[in-house]
Amino acid sequence: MGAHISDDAWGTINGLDPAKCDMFEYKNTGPGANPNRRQLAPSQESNYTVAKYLGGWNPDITETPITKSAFNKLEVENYDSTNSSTIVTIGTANNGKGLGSISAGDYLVFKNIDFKSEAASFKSLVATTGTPNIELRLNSPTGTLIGTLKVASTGGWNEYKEQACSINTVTGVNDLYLVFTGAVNIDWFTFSTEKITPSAGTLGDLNGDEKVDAIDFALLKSHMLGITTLTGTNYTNADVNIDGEVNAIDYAIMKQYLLNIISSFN
Ligand SMILES: [Ca+2]
Ligand SMILES: [Ca+2]
Ligand SMILES: [Ca+2]
Repeated sequence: MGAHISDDAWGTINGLDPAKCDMFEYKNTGPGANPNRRQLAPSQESNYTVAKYLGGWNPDITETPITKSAFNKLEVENYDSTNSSTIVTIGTANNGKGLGSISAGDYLVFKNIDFKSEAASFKSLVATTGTPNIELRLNSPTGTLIGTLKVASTGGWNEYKEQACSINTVTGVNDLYLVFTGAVNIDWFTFSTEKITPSAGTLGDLNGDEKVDAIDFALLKSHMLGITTLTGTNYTNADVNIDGEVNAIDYAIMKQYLLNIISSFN
C-alpha cells in the first residue's frame, strides 16, 4: 500500500459506515499499511480463499483484442502507440483532426488491423510541402513492407489531398506500422479492394503534361539513378507495367515505347 492511504483508510461512503461492514486488512505492507486498523486474524485466513468465493471460475483478465477493419476510415490521431516525441494533434481540413510535427524515422502503430484477404491499395488524406514516404509495415517498424505511399507535395501544410498507392497481398489481422521518412500532416487512412490502375492515357507521363516523350524518359532515368524522386501520380504513372514498383523493367518498357517498338503499355 502506498503512502497515499491515510491512517483512517476506510471512510464512510454514501452513509455506509465501514465499522458496520465486514472489512478487514490482512498482511498489508508498505508506507500506507497500518497494523492498528482492523486486521483479519490468521486463524480466519482459511475461510477466505479464492476458491470459496469464485468456485471454479478463473477470470481471464487477458483482454480479447478488438480488431479494426482495414477498410474503415482509420483516424491517425487514434493511433495505439508511437516512437515520436514531437508528434502533436492538429486541426485539419473540414474541422477534422490529424497529426503534425512528424519527422523522419517516426512511426505510428495501429494494432489489430484486419486486412481480410482483399486489400489492394492504401489511401490517405495528407498535406505537405515535401516528398516524404509513408512506409506500410507489418508488426514492427522494420517488418514486412506491404507498400509505400510516395507522397507528392500538396502545395501547403493546410492543403489536404487524398493520395494512394498499391500494396502487396496481405491477409488476416496484423499490427500496422506507418513509418515516415519525412514531415507530413496526416488526417486518416484506409485500405481498399480497388487496384490502382492509372488510365492508359496517363501511363508513362511522369510530369503531368499529358504527353509521353523524352522528358518523361529522362525523369524516369533520374529517378532510377536516385538523382530525383518521383512521387504521387507521377510515380504511379512511371509504373508502366502496373506491378506496384518502378524499376528497370518499366525503364525497358518506356524505352521500347519511345523507340516505337511497342505502341502502348498494355
Ligand atoms: Ca483524423
Ligand atoms: Ca510527360
Ligand atoms: Ca513496374
